[in-house]
Amino acid sequence: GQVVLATHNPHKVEEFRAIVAAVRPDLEVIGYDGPEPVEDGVTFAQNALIKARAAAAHTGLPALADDSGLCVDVLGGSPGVFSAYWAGHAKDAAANVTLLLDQLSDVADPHRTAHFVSTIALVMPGGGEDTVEGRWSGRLAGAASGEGGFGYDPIFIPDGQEPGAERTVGEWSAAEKNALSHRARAFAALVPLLERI
Ligand code: ITT
Repeated sequence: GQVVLATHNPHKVEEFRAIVAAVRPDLEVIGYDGPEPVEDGVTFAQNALIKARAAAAHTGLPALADDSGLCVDVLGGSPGVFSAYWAGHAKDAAANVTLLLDQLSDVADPHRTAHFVSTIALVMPGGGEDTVEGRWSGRLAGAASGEGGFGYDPIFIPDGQEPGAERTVGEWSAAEKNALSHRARAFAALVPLLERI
């Protein structure tokens, strides 16, 4: 079957294609360059549904959308749904990272905990909607490192690494990230719902 992926973020498209290929190689993921709806939801699920509904309506195909972000505990869950725009309207990842590091400059380990959230919406063109969520817990480094991934990856240190040998996701390979990430976990929860495609 075919599914349209309602995102304009090329990094997400790349990650999705790899994640889908590993789990549902028969599924054809179609890119989307149609109109971008206004993301005025206050939750990840609302924004994911807004994006997936627009793509399903525009293409007549089942549509998937990811809305995601980084939630920092000491900031009460911010930047959350504002992650892409944390430092302003430009969606400038380097500026977002710099601002966040600045806001956390007085916060020492073990208080630098955070988690990524990915919420994926599936909207069927004939009606029928679902959302699933994946989380990835870790803490934030004091400085950015690594060229891999996107967004906040250069400062995110996932839990579960060997002490003394911890790396940020910026230092991970794409394959390592796609095996464990919030996006991979959300997709795993989505797999049973994809039976109908
Ligand atoms: P679309 O709406 O077109 O999908 P977007 O990048 O604007 O693209 P979001 O509104 O969901 O998507 O914002 C997600 C932001 O959260 C993203 O720009 C990053 O700042 C952050 N983020 C999400 N997933 C991430 C990941 O895997 N690694 C690093 N940062 C991530």
